[in-house]
Amino acid sequence: MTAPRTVLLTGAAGGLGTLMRELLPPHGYRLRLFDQRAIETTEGEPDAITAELADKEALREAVRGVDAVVHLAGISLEAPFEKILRANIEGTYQVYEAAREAGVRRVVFASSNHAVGFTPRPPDGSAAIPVGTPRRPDTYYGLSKGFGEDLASLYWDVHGIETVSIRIGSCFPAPTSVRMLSIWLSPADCARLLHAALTAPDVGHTVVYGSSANTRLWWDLSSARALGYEPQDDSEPYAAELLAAQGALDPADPAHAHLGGAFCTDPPQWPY
Ligand code: NAI
Ligand code: 15L
Repeated sequence: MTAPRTVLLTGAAGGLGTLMRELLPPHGYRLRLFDQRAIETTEGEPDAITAELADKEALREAVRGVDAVVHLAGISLEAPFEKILRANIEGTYQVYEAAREAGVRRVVFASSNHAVGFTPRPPDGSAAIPVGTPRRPDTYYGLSKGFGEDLASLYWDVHGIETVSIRIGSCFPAPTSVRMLSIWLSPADCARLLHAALTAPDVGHTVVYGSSANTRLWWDLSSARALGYEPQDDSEPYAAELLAAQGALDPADPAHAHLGGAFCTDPPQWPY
């Protein structure tokens, strides 16, 4: 596949979308932006579409002429099932249908660690959780990410649309909890990973974890590295301060015992 140049970025008004609007273009992309929230474009950003994923016409328009889709839009925390169903499950289906109709060949799907959130937390630095670990969603939100991964698999097998599903850890400018020390994805590494996912040849449907090269890593990054991803960042410089403020994770605390952190408590407790 030739390198995609024009990319539809759904969820462009969100936290990650806003970061990627700045960090992806230097890798060589023109971004078309899509979100239900209005976006004020800056110079160099061609266009922004304000619409819900449920708006098929708007999505059809959005995918026209793009080389690939980076699909970030959706509810990004736990929510009532009906809301998750509409935004994350039906919404992701509509993205794939629009891509299929328009002949778009590559999607990068923002999955989440919460698709496998009930996986027991391994020792820090073990990088022990494989990509093939059984799904153990910790929320309806995590369940919707598993659905998205399976939808990607279906559209590859039936329609030949390739997807890299990235089980993102915590992508914020800096880690804000001890748990995040193990799963942090720096924004710059996120842009590197998206670039690898957009350009690696013959990905079929590939699932990867999305994090930086953290000293305290819990999962196996080899499928991401196989795409050409070379993480440059590590959360370790934040460790001393976070540990001093919050203490070490306590295996007896249900909010600390699993990969998904406080998403694994009922109801989920914030912050995580
Ligand atoms: P966010 O909540 O800040 O942004 C999501 C964006 O999607 C919002 O701007 C929202 O308006 C838009 N959106 C939601 N429902 C929509 C709909 N029905 N139609 C159109 N637009 C809609 O979330 P964030 O942090 O930027 O995450 C982006 C994606 O990455 C999400 O899919 C999230 O689940 C996933 N992710 C993010 C992680 C992180 O650490 N930031 C970790 C794991 C996954
Ligand atoms: C996610 O999937 C969320 O979208 C994000 O806001 C964080 O909560 C992240 O997981 C996390 O696990 O820290």
